[in-house]
Amino acid sequence: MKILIIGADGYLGWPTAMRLSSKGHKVYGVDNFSKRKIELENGIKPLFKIETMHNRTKEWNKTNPKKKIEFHYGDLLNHRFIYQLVSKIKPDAIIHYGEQPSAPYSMVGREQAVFTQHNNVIGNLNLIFAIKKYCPSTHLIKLGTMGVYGTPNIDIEEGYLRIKHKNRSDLIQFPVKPHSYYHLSKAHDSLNLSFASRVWGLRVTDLNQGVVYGTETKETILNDKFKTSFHYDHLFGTVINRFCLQAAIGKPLTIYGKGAQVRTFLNIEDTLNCIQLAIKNPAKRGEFKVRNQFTEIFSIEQLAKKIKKASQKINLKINIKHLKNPRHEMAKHYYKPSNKSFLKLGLKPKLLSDEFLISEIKKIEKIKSNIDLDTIDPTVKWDQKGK
Ligand code: USQ
Repeated sequence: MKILIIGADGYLGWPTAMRLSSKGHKVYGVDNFSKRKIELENGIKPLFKIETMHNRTKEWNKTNPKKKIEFHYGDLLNHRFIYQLVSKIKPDAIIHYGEQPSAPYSMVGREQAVFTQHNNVIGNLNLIFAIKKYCPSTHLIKLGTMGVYGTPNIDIEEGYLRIKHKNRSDLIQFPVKPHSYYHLSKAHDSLNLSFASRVWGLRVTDLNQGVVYGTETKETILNDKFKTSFHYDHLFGTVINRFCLQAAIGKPLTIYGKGAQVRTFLNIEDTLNCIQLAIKNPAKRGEFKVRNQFTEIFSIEQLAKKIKKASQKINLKINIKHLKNPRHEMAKHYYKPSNKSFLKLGLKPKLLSDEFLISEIKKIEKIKSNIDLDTIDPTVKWDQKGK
């Protein structure tokens, strides 16, 4: 298949590009390096040294001459760029990761909130129009987030809810209550995509993904130049990755609030497995298919305890620190989301184990000198005044 990956320079995009290429697909990558720019602006960097996209693609292509990745630098906000590319390639599938992915960044102030929504929502709209004009039967696989649903007091279904109201019944899109301006951008994307499928017959799969963790995949370990951008800082670092790093350097695990907030999680390898399953099981013309993409559910406190327990097996002394929650999220709540869709397609989850956590912590310990301690503590507050 010809597959176009937008956001191919990212934490998930680069491993996805290598995986799909190794499976024999013709892979095209696009990125505007917006995340690298935010890193520079904020003085943060991934834990491992990350090659430039051009160099790592060159290196991959050298070792895999029959499975070359073709990279194009460009921005979805420039509709001419994506029109031209899509009309030339006419991909069978497009995987769209190319959005500003950080909730805390989107909450820094007006500028960052506007950037996030403009970049994500308008970029996605330009892509929708490109597909409609040049390749309307392409399957668009769009990365969404479990955070669009918020924490409702009812079970979370996969995208839709059958409701009864005044003796009538309907299947509606599941109500959203997003956690941040970033999560809101994904909710707006979903509505735009569902409209485009309904009205123009596009084929769209929206993947509402939980919090991803893990330093590596089968391909990133093949060569130092193939590493992916593992973040631990307070902007881009996700909670398990941050806790493993904190454990490795003897810093307390930073639970925001009491830690009773519950979230969904998955290993980065399972992201790649889900993407491959989504490609193999495309939405039909006119269908807006929603799949919840996660494998496990934990409260933040449970996670901290798991990481403490695993660390103790290798004699690390771990403290847990409860910080005043910088975010606005429900401290205690009901949470029961469904993830049947991928399990039905045959996903075999790679669950969080002590062995996995220990190996992550050991890997991080080996390069502790790369860690910038000043970027760990959260500085972005959801209720900050005057920005
Ligand atoms: N948290 C802590 N301590 C920390 C960091 C986070 O207690 O040091 C808590 C947060 O309060 C939150 C939870 O952990 O309740 C998850 O936070 P996170 O930073 O790991 O994840 P989040 O900001 O929700 O965003 C991440 C990705 C985003 C993706 C989302 C999936 O950055 O791109 O969409 O996970 S989800 O959370 O399901 O919406």
